[in-house]
Amino acid sequence: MTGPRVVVVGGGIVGCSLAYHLVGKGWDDVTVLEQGPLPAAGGSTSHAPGLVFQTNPSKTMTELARRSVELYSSLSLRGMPCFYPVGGIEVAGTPERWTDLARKLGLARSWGIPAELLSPEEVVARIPLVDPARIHGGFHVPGDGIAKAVHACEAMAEAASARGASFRARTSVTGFEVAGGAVRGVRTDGGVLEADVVVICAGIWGPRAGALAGVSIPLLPMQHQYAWTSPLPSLEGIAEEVVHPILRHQDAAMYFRHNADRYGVGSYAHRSMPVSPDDLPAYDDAEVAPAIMGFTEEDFKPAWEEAIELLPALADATLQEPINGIFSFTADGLPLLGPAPEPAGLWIAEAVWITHAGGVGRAMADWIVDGAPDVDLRECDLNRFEAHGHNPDYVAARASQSFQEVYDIIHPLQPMEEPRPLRASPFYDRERALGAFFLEASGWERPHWFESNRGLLDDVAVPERSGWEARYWSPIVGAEHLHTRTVVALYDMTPLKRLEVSGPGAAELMQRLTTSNVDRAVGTVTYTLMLDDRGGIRSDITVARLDDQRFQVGCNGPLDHDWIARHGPADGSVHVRDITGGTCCIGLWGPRARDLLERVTPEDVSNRAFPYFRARAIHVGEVPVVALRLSYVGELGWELYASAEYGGRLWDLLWRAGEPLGVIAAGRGAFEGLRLEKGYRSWGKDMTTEDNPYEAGLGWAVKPDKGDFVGRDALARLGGPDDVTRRLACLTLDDAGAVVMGKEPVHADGEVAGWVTSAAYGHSVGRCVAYAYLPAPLARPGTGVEIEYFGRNLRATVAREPLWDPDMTRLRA
Ligand code: FAD
Ligand code: THG
Repeated sequence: MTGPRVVVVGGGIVGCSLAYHLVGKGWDDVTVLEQGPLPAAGGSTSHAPGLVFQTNPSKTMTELARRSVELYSSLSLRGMPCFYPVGGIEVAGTPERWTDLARKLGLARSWGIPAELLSPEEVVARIPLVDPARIHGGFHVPGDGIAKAVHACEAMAEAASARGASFRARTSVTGFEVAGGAVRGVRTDGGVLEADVVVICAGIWGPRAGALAGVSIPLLPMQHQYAWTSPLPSLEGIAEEVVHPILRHQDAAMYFRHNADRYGVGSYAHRSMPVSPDDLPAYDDAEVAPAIMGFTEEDFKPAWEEAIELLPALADATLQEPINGIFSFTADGLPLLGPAPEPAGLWIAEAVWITHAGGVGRAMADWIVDGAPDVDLRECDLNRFEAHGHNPDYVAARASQSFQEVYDIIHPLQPMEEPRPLRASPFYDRERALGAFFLEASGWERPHWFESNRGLLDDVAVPERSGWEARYWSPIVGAEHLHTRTVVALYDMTPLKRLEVSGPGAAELMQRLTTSNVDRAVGTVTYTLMLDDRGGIRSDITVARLDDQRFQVGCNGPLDHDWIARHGPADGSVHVRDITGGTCCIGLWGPRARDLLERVTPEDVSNRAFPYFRARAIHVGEVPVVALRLSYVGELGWELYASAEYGGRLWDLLWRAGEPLGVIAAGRGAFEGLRLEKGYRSWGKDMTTEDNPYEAGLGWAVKPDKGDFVGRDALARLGGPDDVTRRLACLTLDDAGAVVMGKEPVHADGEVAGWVTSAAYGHSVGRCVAYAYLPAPLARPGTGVEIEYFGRNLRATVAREPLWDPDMTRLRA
């Protein structure tokens, strides 16, 4: 046996895939424990018809699906395939859907999934049951298909067993052995099993299994209806498992699959029907199976009528084996993967569809064995949530919402509807009074623009918009952008995640986690990167040294908190505290920022006394403030931090002093265009763990000579700044009136060369700015490319960056 002792809890598709991949990586001391029988364990996997639609707005989810197809296609069981690549078609029942399918085609192209649009007749040629009069066309992915999930489980279990893994059916995990902060084994109804690594792959039972170890697994099991039809005369004589492409009818929240002489019909077009994890029956107490509830016919009726509209051949059929099946939903519809906050050695792989389970098993195995996956899993990380994200009421509200939205057209800016408002900065009432249009992020209400600024439009020209790109947008965004460049504006930066890292070991810890020297004089601020063990970018942060043993760290989200805390020494010499909620922040930015600040503070805020990228404790009126001289918008100014209870006073002082200067409040809408004109990257969009600093154009923030840090050796193995084969490039659209939104494919020489990571209109440069990773030879200024937007190719040109103030004269003044 090689490798540590691993126990996998759950023998569904996720547990089997993980065991298969662990063994494949040489860790063969793997035991899978399953409370039910094997291979059909009775969980969600046993009841799923196995449709695999790969295309997803998330690049990560698409990649996990692509890898799953690759894996399932490579498996066979007793001569039977585990995947049938019959293709997948999504039909459009409305003009809006048809338009959106063009966008979806763009997503598929961006993420490397071959796809095409079909006319109604072309759809019927592939699925003869469809009534062409009902549809505007279809989106076709030839590589989609049907996974035989239980067969795949059995095939993977056989392969893993042949190389040492063992699978124990009828063995329930009833507890965990934990000592010294690390997992040591599991308790089962058949005794204790020692282990160094335990992975919970317990599907809808996950929250219960997690609770046994004190780990919150924020998912909600929900019912979902599925039925087979009786044999259809039009399919008589077909004996194959499946011939027709799988079919999605999004406007009716339904999907269909062919099987020999019948069809399978699935519906999300019913009320949400949550099931408490505590109410799930034990395997032997279940009427049919533990992941199946009694079929509620009433809920299925409207869906069945829709089905007959689209597939008239179903009219004479009856329903067979109809079920309310149960599977996991989460607050944002994405899986829950990664190490538990504690104990060490405990991992989670939950809320995963069959569509993604193959890729998830591989990514988890890489993560567990190598220390980092090669896919960017930030959207799926168990530790991505704010504290409220673990609250059961919150999860229930959001999971119900994401259930309703499974097949909706979702705008990238569309906020959740409830619970709102959940988190509000101390400026919230003042912002409302100014007519703020709020969107939500991480629970925070964030102004995107202020109606109070409408009058600014009398003096500036902002290009009109219509349709998709005009949603959650106002021309006022453009006016606020220009006003920030010419006068001064207040930005509510309260939601910007900030941590206090303090204690005798603080400097050493921050030094070990970052790519630049942050062990500098008190009062300095350093922009730096955190890398993972593969040299990929884990985050970009600002580190302000407020005291010898105290740093304020400006972060990108809860994952940074988890990462820093996880690397902290066990001796208690470092404290990591999230201070976001107890404090507030105003970005005071624009050429008149200093004029304004001088009116409210006795301190010398001249460039000499308070240079760029410095931190000072000052007073604004009576309010004690930590001021950081930096700006994400590329203008002169400060981030002003105060304890939250002073927030109202801070705002009023700045507002009143600024009125004669023409100060405005400005929102996140303007922020995006301003930062892109300045070339500032946004982690999670412009760079992730899949990108190294050189590719992202952030090599200047890496100081390999500073001493060892996490990711240094891996980065050195990747080569230097000149060795990269792809680079993040700044593009501007040639047509001054055109805009794109992000995630669109970029074409060069007739091929897809990359995708847009971020885009926004640059009102100061009079062009839409888009960033994209391109092959290095194409990333040179002057290269002409095309960005595909809703099926139209828009010309764009690689530009020298930054577009705005390349000499930084405004910033360093
Ligand atoms: P499961 O298959 O539920 O496996 C978890 C296992 O853990 C169970 O077997 C359980 O018995 C075991 N377990 C739990 N607790 C313990 C314990 N304490 N000790 C020991 N064992 C334990 N997905 C798709 O991609 N495409 C589809 O078309 C599709 N259609 C679906 C249709 C229906 C009706 C349903 C119900 C689901 C569908 N899904 C589909 C979703 C998919 O089935 C699930 O997301 C997936 O199977 C989950 O796999 P899993 O391994 O996480 O969970
Ligand atoms: N403010 C603070 N922390 C943050 C952000 C912020 N952390 C996360 C995220 N945003 C980090 N992103 C940036 C990006 C660019 C800059 C600041 C934060 C920036 N860069 C200068 C430049 O590129 O010219 C400084 C470089 C240097 O001289 O070190 O200002 O918004 N607190």
